Amino acid sequence: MYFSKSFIPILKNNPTEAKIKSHQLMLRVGMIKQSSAGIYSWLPLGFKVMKKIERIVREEQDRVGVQEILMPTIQSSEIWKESGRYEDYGEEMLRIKDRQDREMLYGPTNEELVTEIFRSSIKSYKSLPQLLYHIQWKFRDELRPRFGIMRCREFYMKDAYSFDLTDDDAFFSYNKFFLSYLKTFKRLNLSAIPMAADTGPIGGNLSHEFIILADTGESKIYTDKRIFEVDSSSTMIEKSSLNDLRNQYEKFYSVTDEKFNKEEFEKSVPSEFRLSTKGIEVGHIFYFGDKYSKPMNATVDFNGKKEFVKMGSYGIGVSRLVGAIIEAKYNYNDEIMKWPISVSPFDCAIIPMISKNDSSNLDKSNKIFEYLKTKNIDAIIDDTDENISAKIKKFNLIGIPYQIIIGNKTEGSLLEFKEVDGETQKLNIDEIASQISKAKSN
Ligand code: 5CA
Repeated sequence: MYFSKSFIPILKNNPTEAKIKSHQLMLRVGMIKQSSAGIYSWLPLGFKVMKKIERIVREEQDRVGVQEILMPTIQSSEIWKESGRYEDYGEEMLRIKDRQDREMLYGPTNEELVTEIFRSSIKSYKSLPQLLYHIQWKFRDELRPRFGIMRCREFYMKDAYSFDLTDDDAFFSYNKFFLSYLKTFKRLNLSAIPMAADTGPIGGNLSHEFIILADTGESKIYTDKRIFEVDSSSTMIEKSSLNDLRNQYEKFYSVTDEKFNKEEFEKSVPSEFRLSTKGIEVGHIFYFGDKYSKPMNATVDFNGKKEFVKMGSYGIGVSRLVGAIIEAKYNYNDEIMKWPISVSPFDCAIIPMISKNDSSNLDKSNKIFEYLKTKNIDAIIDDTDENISAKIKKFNLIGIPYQIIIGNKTEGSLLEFKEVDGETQKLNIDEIASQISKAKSN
């Protein structure tokens, strides 16, 4: 891909309307474009990052045995009237009428619709557990959409739902998601901490928010620093191992604002480990038993009796994560961004110095590009006639983690290679390819 042919509309300066760094950067390097308040188009650079995040989220859902479906964005109001949430949801719900005057809505979440799908097909406890997820746009008419795609009105969410016979089975399902979330965020190079949280309009009494620390976060959190040391790498997908993991986390006081109790915090956390700070909620899991299955009559046969299924729901803000990663990784003062290679829009930028009558550096770049392609490394060549330092600055901002610079200092087969935030090394193309491949496989 040549930069001159790409659709990456870079702005000269930081847009003044953006208050936080992720919003500024996403507008500045042309990842998104606002189409109306709280509603955005995703341009190639932003869309590539979001799709890579989505892929990781999907792989980790599949790994714990969740089955993917796709429900529509537009739902009928009937099922929401059955659950009793049609009125309760209030003004955040976008209500629409179709040409037959039927009341429809743009789904803010899918508990009702998935319960309706479940109840029409699953009849026996022998088919349980059922774990279903989809990745789909949601709409919430937020009172104050802000910070770009961090709190917007239309956003991309992974939402999963579990159906079990007993509370005990349902906790097993809950814990599978608990583990899969830790693994998902780790693959995104984020340290997300599960915190006991309020359940809001989703309901239920067991809930964890997964929070990454960031000054610009909207969630106030109170935690014991030792929670950062908990290690889930040896946890297995079986009841006791997952229970152990939850216990290891729950040993440490760690809550969001709504659950905060000063006395309890000070009693259970020695002062040197106390941390009260801000964070970004990137995921939220809920257990709510029969809150939806009862009013919607979702039952299974068990020993000749009809039992209401026990349900939970599990969300990840896929589009919010794009901004959250920037908040965690962007070194604003140096105007350097570094995407984790797992989600970077390109693996490597090839930055040649180009002069009017000499195409040799561009020829060299093309050869490097073709070679990297054979190694499954996705590169972009900056074929513009900007000077080399302007190009490097531009790519520092875009955040592609590796740069190959082809300028005056290029000697023989040795190329100037650097990680966006690192020192320049002189390496041959094989060494460069193997360094990038190694990072990709981690
Ligand atoms: N049905 C449940 C779980 S599937 C649910 O909707 N949970 S939620 O309300 O907590 O949303 C799940 C995730 O979506 C949040 O953790 C957050 O990361 C993301 N999210 C929620 N509201 C917005 C918004 N207005 N803009 C961007 N992302 C959002």
